[in-house]
Amino acid sequence: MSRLIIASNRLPVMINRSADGMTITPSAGGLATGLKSYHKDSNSVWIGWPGVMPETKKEEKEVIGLLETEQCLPVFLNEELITNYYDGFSNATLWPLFHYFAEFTEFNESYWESYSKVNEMFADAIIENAEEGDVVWVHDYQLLLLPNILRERRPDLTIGFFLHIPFPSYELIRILPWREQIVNGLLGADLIGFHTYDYARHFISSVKRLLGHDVDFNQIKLENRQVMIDVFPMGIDYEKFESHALEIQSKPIQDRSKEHQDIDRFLLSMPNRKLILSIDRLDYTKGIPQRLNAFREFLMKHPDYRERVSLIMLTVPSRTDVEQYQNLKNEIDVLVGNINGEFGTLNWNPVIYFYRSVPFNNLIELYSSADVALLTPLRDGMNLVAKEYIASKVNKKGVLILSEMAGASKELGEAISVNPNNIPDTADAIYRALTKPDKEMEKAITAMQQRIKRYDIHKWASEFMKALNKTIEKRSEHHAR
Ligand code: GDG
Repeated sequence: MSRLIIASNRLPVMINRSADGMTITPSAGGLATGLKSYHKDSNSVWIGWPGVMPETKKEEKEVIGLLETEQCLPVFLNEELITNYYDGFSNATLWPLFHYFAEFTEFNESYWESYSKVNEMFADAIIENAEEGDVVWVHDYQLLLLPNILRERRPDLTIGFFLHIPFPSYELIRILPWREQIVNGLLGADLIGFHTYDYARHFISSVKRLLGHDVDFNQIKLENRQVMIDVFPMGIDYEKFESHALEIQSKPIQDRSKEHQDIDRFLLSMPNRKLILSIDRLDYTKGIPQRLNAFREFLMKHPDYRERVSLIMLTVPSRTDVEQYQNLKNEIDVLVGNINGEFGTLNWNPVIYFYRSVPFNNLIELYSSADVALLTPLRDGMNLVAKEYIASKVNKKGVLILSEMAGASKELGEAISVNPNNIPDTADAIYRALTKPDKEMEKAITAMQQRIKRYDIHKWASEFMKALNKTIEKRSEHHAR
């Protein structure tokens, strides 16, 4: 029986240093949920960075011991590797380039060297633990070289790879000095999965143009094997969002959390008051300044909505060591200040801005209470927030405004779709969302709910694993010929 080895930059658990030593907290993130059944049931192991740098051998042992209880194995990264591999090549080279921010992309040899080194370190950790014929599932843009390193050293392994961010057009990839190595790194896999058909198509075109391999529909033909390319749009834990939203809705007002009561009070303090919600990591790909400008334009065009609608903007701190993120934070602070200064009154803040993360329960309360979700990324691999908002709308009253640049827009066709760079159109979309008749809302939400309930996070993981196992059968047929 082959085992599953999962590799991702971060482990599905967090290790923290406290006064009493190291502590471990499981993460409730989507990936961890989707892979839980495979990870726990089949004696599999998850390899990744535990988020902590042990200072002594004793601490290192302590971390290894804690992780063992969760079937996790650490790859320890030091300060220099975090700077060059994580902040550097991953987040200052690949992240901007793959999201079409060519002007932010840094080309730096030391970043590249560290990136290659960390990918080798992941390979060492996997190989040390892999038995003959094991299956490895590698995740995301931090580990693009890993499939091929593994292939060369351990041809017996079955290797799957899933990219969580967009794969951009060849015109972007071609500017990267290490473009051949990156594409070739991925081709070590037996199966490469993307969120959307467009990303898969871009990848295939880069393979053809950079490496000249033959492609037959979704199979890349290498000298002695084939690589399958396929589309697996990542879903959410639908049941979890739906059941929490139902529970919250059934609670009498006095039993609700303080934060939820605050939202209720805000909405009831004036007849027909509305709430627009946006949630994202503070990232330049998420189109936050454009969104604020669209909201400002909406308030200019529709003065009758002043005091009647607020935008709750939850912005989660992210990659705070990278310069562009610091600049963006300052830009957002100023924009929010300007809008509130220009339109705000003693009773009303147009933008209610949080720069922090909130506990899961508060997240669901926000989803349930918001009349409109305004999600306007300039580029986004998928955007799970859009799906979570829809799943939480158990009363079917809500409108989603979604950027056409988010992978999720391919599955959520009933949303109001906007080009986030078109500020006047986004402002109009806000007006249309706020005036949408109940019947139309219900129809749109129901259709989207049915779709994302069917293809949830569990289905996503099982479809990927099914396709990966199929490559094993294909390989044995190929060898038998
Ligand atoms: C990458 C790709 C792709 C957010 N704030 C809080 C909180 N969250 C949770 C949301 C959601 C997740 O974080 C964010 O997921 P997204 O998909 O929206 O975005 P990225 O973080 O950029 O993820 C993206 C994804 O990978 C999966 O492949 O969709 O395109 O960029 O689940 O609920 N959770 C809590 N408090 C918060 O304040 N508890």
